[in-house]
Amino acid sequence: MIQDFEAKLNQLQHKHQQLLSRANEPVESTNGIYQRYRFPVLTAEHAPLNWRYDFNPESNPFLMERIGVNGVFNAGAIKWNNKYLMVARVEGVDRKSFFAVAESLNGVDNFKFWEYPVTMPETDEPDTNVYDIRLTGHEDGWIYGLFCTERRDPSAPAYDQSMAVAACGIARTKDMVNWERLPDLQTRSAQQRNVVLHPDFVEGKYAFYTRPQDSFIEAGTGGGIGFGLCDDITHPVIDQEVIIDNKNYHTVYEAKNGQGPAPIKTEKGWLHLAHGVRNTAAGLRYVLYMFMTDLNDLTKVIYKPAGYFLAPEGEERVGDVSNVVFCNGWIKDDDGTVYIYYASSDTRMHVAVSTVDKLVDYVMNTPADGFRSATSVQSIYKLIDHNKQAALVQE
Ligand code: M1P
Repeated sequence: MIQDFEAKLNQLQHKHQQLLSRANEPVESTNGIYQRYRFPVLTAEHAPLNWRYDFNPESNPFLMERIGVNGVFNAGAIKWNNKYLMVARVEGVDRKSFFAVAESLNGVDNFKFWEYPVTMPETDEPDTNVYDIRLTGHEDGWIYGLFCTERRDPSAPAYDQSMAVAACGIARTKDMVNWERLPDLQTRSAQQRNVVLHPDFVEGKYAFYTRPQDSFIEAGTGGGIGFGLCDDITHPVIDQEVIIDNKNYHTVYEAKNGQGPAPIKTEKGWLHLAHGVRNTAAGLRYVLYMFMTDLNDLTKVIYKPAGYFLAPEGEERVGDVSNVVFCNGWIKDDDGTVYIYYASSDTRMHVAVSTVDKLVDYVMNTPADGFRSATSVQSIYKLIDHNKQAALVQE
């Protein structure tokens, strides 16, 4: 019996080690903008075995999994002590999400979770569920994590056990281990999700990207990516939100949208990565898109390519919530490489690699949306004519 237990445990550990040490490889880029990688970088199977199994043959003679992990997705990201860190949303089989840090030396493979998941302090109003953290190394010296905290709607009747309220939870750390929880963000909107802290002070204040919404799922009359300032992050109140990037009819962000990670500063402007949602006969489809805001006026979008930047492909299209890609973490290296950590179908994490130069080129030189079929055709005509000119010059 004991021998059988030990053999099973060895096999389990061996397979886990194989997964954690598997080398990743780039897949050929088809669009020249970024390179996807062959294997997901974090999955439920990456969760440490000792979070899941009782290794004592006395108390677990069948070596059963005691605590199941359902998915690992929607991770925030940051470069920390020369390591690439993801703070992942780990979702248990009990549907509760929590945060856990995983690190890699090269950003594309061998991500390994730290020994313990994050203990996120609560406010006086305990969180039912926390998820989708955005990390910002702020000019004030703290690393902030802004995340969604979800609680049952206090006005929900007893028969309705799904009505919820989403708000923005705020915590900060200096060592990625000990987190100080601040009060939840207050805005004039009924609910908030996808709130992100800008890395610099703006007019001497903390600047937030928001996503006002009427109800838990629907952005409703709210929606769009908002922007607001607050004087004191320890009493976070935004009195005024302006929408800087709206929902738009017949686009990939017609139902709702949301800021991804904190934007990256470039010489040309702030690079933003966001998600856009549209409805289809098969349900909601989430894709990623990009835009750039002005260096001096963060509320001004100066470039915005038409359509999506990255959409679910192959196995990415299938999961707990299929046809979804979502990104709340990217890392810019000193050499300009950008690691884009995106989740597929609320199930697993992937990486796509690009550079600041490529992303700036993509955002500035991809035709903007004309919002009509005719304007899309005009863009193609323009490109054909441009190519003819180039051919003439070459002859
Ligand atoms: O299921 C897809 C995503 O749905 C929500 O995003 P949004 O608020 O933009 O609709 C979030 O619950 C997110 O975690 C999830 O990936």
